[in-house]
Amino acid sequence: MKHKQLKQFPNNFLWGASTSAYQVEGAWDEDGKGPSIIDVKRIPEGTTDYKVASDHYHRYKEDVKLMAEMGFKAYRFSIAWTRIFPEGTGEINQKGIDFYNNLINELLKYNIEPIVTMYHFDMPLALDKKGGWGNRETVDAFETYAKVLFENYGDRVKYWLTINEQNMMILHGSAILGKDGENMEKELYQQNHHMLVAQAKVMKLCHEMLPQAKIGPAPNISYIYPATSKPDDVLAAQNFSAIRNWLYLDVAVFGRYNNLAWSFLEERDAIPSIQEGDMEILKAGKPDFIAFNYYSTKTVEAALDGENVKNDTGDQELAVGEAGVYKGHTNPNLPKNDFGWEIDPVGFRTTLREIYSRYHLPLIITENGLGAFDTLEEGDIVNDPYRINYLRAHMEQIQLAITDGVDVFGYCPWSAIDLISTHQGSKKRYGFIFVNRDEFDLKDLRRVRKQSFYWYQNVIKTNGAEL
Ligand code: BGP
Repeated sequence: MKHKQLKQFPNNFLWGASTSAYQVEGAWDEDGKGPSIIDVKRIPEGTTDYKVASDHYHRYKEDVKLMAEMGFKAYRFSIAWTRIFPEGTGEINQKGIDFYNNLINELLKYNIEPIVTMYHFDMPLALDKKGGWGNRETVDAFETYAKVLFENYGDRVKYWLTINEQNMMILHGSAILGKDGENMEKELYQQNHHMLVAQAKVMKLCHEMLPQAKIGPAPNISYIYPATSKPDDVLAAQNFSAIRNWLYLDVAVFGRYNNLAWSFLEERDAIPSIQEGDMEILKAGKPDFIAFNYYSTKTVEAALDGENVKNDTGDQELAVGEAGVYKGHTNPNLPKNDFGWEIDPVGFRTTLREIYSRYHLPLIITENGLGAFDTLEEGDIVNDPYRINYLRAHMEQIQLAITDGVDVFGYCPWSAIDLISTHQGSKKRYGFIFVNRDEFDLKDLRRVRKQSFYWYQNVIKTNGAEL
């Protein structure tokens, strides 16, 4: 649909950017922090670990000052569970509480709205040893952890996100480090169910304890294209969409499992065991908004029964496959970034429209961005026009979606500052702020404003009128 006149971004639009604790903070074992699964995970050869990352733990004041200089209205970050509860449960670590108190206060000093993710991949190791999300007791541990966050930060934090990209953890198995059950899928979807129950409990708790606050899920949502107009490809796209997207949002919003996803689980003998009362818990937890991460659309075709289509590299943006259900397909109409991820701004608008028409809840984008190899030039200059082009193209689509009538209240691209990527170390950069370090040489970790920093500053200043 072509609009004659575009609607403006709303006046109080939350322009900002995102990070996650383990990717940016460093200080992995300082001030009483306990180990998480990230601290013991197998690091791909040639890439750094997360021990120092961007050293944000020690430099948060400088970082927040730079965010304020860009004009941020919001900053989305995650709290490391193991800073608050080193063992995941039991003793509270006051120094961990203090760190996030200081960070939140620093943000508010500049009128930057904190948007807090409670869980971003970093399961406490102590809980993982007892089964992680596979153990029902982790649901209670998560609820206790959430309660402590609400008690300590609820007077200042108005926006809460429950679990980051639960769907990617399940689809790519990243929630189950080092486990080898008989039926991996059954185990995975049991973990999934526990996370959904935990999320619902925490959303309810949030509303009881903090009536002014808002809370929502934060999955990675992508519109799924059929590879062709062949009816079987269209069915495959619906299948993948149900398994990848709607399973998660249907439970979060409606408190019920998506029928297609459920029938997929039945086929695979992967139905989770559901305790008495669970469905009531799922129904009782209601989100106030949907936060979602978007990097690209996915394209799939029909997959024959028995065909080997899994091909999972572990990369969250490369479509996988399921025999008899769907098969990943490269979209010939889309360019790719340096890491093989397709770039599809128009698909962003499609995704925004689709989510809104299904759920009619306000939307905020909590990740979107371009991973690239940036170069620090002489005189502390980083030219990243490719990043500006990517972000601009996506912002234009948000404006079109807003004009379509979609209620979007914020945009927090990935990432505020360079940090360590999930799979490709520190060389894959996303930030508006360059961090001077290499994969294994920490150099001086100095902060350098990129070209995109100045560009985004003007976008925010003009509230998106100048993109
Ligand atoms: C999302 C994760 C982020 C971040 C981002 C970029 O899936 O929520 O934590 O890592 O993807 O991915 P990558 O670091 O693999 O480039």
